[in-house]
Amino acid sequence: VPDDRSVVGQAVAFVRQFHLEQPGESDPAPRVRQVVAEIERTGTYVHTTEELAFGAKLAWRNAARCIGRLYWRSLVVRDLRHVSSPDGMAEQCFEHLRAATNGGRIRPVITVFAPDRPGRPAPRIVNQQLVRYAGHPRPDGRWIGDPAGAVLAARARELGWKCGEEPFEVLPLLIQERAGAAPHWYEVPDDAALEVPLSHPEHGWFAELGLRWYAVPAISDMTLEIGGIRYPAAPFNGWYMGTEIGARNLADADRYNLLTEVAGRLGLDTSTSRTLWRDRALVELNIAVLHSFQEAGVTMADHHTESERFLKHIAQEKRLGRPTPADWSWIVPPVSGGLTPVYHRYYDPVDPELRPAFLAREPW
Ligand code: HEM
Ligand code: NRG
Repeated sequence: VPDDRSVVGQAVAFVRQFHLEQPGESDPAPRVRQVVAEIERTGTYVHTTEELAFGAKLAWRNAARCIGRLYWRSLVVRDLRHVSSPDGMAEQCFEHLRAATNGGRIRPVITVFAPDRPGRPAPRIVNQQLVRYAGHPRPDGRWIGDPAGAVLAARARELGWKCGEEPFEVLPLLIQERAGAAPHWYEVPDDAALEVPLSHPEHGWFAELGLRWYAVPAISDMTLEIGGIRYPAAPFNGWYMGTEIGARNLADADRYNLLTEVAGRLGLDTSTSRTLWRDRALVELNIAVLHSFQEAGVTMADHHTESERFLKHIAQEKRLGRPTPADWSWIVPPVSGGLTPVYHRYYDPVDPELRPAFLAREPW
């Protein structure tokens, strides 16, 4: 009996689950024998395209921090395991963005590049997301752009990237072939990074703030692990929930930190926290984000709708006899938590060993 943590153990468990959940529920034994023999011979094995697609969907279904899991079956899986050159990967990351953006009707997509092989790790995408904004600290302690994009901006500049000084400047894509190697870098083409200018349905001055955000959140720094095989370059995206931008990216003190400015424009009394000026500014900011994406025809969910969908997902999984592990502190939205039904309940426990999974990537 193989050790459950070994590649063989993980592979056998995954192949069994794959066969169990396929319509018709075929016999896994022949494929199990084939995979075990392949691992004994080569130290690894190659997923079929169907196994890869199912494994990626399962990793989403298993993502305990994700509120968006109702649509896990509809994930579009781009099998690009044969692509392992930085040039090819960059081109396909941009194709990913175009396919996911889909003119504004955003589609959940994952692109799976070459896996790690024994003694031969695959290239990695250095960026946290395919599209994100640069940040630069100023001598006076204030920031230009997104402080969350400062490390990558500095790294890109060292490599020769010429940046402007605008607050919403898309970072180049950095791809690293092996540990210690200098990353290759690529400017993201304009037609691959759709952006939405932000305005408010009632306050005309809001548009003058010059705020914007990109349409597609595409996480590119997590390893997809399926049946003991690690795919370190497997960027994935869904659509945004408005609060991610309005209540965190634009509002957090260590991000764009815009609440004081918005409150000032709203004419609020900011002399004491008891006026709830931060809370009021936060709501208006979130209204602007939802309104602007709607106006631009770009898919975005509000936190009330996405919370209801998540409870529907849990109920659906329960009918199928499956638990839905979930992390309360990540599921509950960062505004109006208690107004959403996801706040008022407990969830199935999270098992860090659950696979397939998206894993935080170990640094090179
Ligand atoms: C996390 C929403 C699609 C995998 C999250 C978070 C939100 C969210 C709000 C928490 C993020 C944060 O607080 O920073 C959604 C919505 C989707 C969607 C609205 C629309 C379809 C997807 C897809 C995948 C995915 C397609 C993978 C195939 C994950 C993972 C995390 C996460 C792995 C945790 C990230 C981490 O640990 O940093 N999602 N998601 N999600 N989502 Fe989703
Ligand atoms: N909060 C981050 C994005 C995290 C993932 N969110 C999603 N994922 N919606 C931000 O950029 O604000 N997704 O795959 O759709």
